[in-house]
Amino acid sequence: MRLSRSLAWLCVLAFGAVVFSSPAAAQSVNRAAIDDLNEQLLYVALPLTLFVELTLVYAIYRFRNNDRPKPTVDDPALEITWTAATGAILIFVGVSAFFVLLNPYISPAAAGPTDTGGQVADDMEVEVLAYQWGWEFHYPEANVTTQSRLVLPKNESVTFTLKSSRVIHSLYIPQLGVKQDIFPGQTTIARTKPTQTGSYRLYCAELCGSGHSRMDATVVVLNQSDYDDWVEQQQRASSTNGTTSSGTATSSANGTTTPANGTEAARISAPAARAHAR
Ligand SMILES: [Cu+2]
Repeated sequence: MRLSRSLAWLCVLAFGAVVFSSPAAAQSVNRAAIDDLNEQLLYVALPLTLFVELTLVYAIYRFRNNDRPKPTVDDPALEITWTAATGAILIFVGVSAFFVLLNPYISPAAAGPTDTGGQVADDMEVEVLAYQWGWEFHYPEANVTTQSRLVLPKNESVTFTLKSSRVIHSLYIPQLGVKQDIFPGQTTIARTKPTQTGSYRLYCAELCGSGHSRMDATVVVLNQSDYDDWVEQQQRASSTNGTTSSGTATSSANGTTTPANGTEAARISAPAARAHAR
């Protein structure tokens, strides 16, 4: 009796924790869509879990002294009911997930007309080059290039055009709900719209060689005015170093800018050449 009472309390507590805990606000529209789906499925899964577990506990308790159990006889009505109920639940899960997949930020191909570069018209564009082993981000409109540091403005849609220098990589920003494979010789695209300022981690999510575990970067989301200041600062730093037009000036991870012909920049500004030289 004590066991079943403890279990009942545990169920009540678990239910209360789920119902009354409010998840943190999502950091992007992708993340919001994925979190909403998780929450929706949790509300369906929770009563089912409680029903199954309580039935199990009841059966264990009710028949605990039954030394000669008899096999269950055929019960077509019961079998049809549980098959149909399981089917209905699976259809619900499939349809819910399908609508999230149709979201133009989750599946950019569903976002409508794209321009020749592949990005969705009106989006800000960032060209991402994945190489062994690092990330290069080029902002064509501002003519700014950074290494290992992706800076984005809040509340603006952004399209990433993704290229790889040699092997398969995968762009993964868990907190923004972004994940897309990158193939050599192909351009793939990913989209997001950050809705919270902050600093997030970016990883490569595809085993790509011995340096794979070091292949990470920082994503910084700024207010529009701070972002504009950052772009201006990058451009000023590039022009001071006399490499504005070619776009080869390269900002290193700590935000300082070095000319492309410096030893540090030479090491990090030509990832494709470095990768192919192997
Ligand atoms: Cu990798």
